Amino acid sequence: MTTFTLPFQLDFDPHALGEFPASKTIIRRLSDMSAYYQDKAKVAELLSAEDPTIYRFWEIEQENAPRGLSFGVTCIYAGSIGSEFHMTKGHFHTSPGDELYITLSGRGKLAMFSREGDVKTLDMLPGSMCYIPTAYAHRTINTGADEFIFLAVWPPSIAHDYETILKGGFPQLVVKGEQEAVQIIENPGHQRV
Ligand code: M6P
Ligand code: ZN
Repeated sequence: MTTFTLPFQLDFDPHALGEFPASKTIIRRLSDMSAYYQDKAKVAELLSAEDPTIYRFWEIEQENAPRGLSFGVTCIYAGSIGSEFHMTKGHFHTSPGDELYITLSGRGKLAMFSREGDVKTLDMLPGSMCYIPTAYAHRTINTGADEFIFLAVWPPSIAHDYETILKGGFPQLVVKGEQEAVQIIENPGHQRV
């Protein structure tokens, strides 16, 4: 477990995240995410040959919960599964707690939706910061040709709900269109859960 004495400064290279002093490192491969992609034939084809890493994240959980802030860095590797770009699973927070994303490198999108039916898709580019209110499910998508890397900050009290997304998906899909254009389309399989 990484411990920090407060206050502290942390300098890190987003392109050398193996050295990031995380207390937890999580790798999500295609086999962990087969239910999340639309093109099941493509998933099966890819998995018969290899099990590509889609993304990885390094977390530092605040040990004095509910006080303080937890944070982490996520790297989504470039690529797509069929027409869908590499993306995170996405989740809701089950207890009050907003989240902040700050892009460090690459380019991507932040897909969000609320149970009340509000749907938002924001751009994430180096220098942009996105604020995610508690009520919005959130997923990040790498729409570029390079690694997409961002910093996330959240209160340590939150719990994650992955089930809702696993069952009903997001209302929007971020896909590769003609001539590599990034398109946001409606997800025909989305269900309100
Ligand atoms: C960011 C934060 C984390 C999250 C991670 C991966 O780093 O939001 O809390 O866990 O992205 O996203 P997911 O949990 O949806 O796989
Ligand atoms: Zn979150």
